[in-house]
Amino acid sequence: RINEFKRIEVARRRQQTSLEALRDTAGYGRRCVSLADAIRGSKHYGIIAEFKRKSPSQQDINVAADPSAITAAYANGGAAGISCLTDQEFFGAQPDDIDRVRAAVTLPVIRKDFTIDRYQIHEAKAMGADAILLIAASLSAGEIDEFAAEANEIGLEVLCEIHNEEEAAKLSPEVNVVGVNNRNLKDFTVSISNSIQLVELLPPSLVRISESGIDDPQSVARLRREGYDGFLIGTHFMRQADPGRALRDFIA
Ligand code: IGP
Repeated sequence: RINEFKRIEVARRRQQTSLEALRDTAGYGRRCVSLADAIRGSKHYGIIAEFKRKSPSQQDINVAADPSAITAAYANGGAAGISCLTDQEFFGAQPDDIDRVRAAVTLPVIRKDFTIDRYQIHEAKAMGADAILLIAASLSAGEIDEFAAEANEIGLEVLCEIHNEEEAAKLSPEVNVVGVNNRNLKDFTVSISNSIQLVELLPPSLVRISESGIDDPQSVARLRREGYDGFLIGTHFMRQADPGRALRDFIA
């Protein structure tokens, strides 16, 4: 149902701003920073810190949060990259959140949304993002390959999210980073054992990250030993009074 909603939303935005007009925006011409390199080269566990106001599973997390202040604090705390939700309907993003994140940090930024149409890839570029998310559960192998190739062509990297063996089989050589989601999309339960079970199915050429439900440094240490290069953490940091400090606690 999210995909159906997205189709209508994207069609409406495309009517307002054509693909050609997106390509003419100032942001579109910016040179991207590599997310894969930032994770691989991180001195601090490759943490990708997420800016997220609310979610379907957690409801309100920190609805009034300031995207500039929080992501600047993430950068100072040692994050390798930033993930920023841009979905307004389900995740409560405000229209200028990603602009404010882009202005606050030089780290690679992932536009976190449900990509179902190539138009969104060009939107991400115009927003100043460095990477997009492709969710294997809601795309065919052909769509993953096609969208990832189109993203790479304009300089964006691709984080492809999987949460089971069947989805791992849909990975394309055009993908740069693979993320194993610890959240079960049916009942919203989270367990890092999902990442531990699936790690052996991940192509060695891809940068590997474990996503969701990580709220303590012990889990990060364990997943590192299993072969993960990076970690996507949102809720735990967003709930703290000082998210930058919470991140530093993970790194120390
Ligand atoms: C972050 P958490 O449990 O630390 O807030 O999880 C991230 O993994 C999660 O927001 C996420 C997500 C997604 C959000 C993973 N996959 C797909 C939107 C769409």
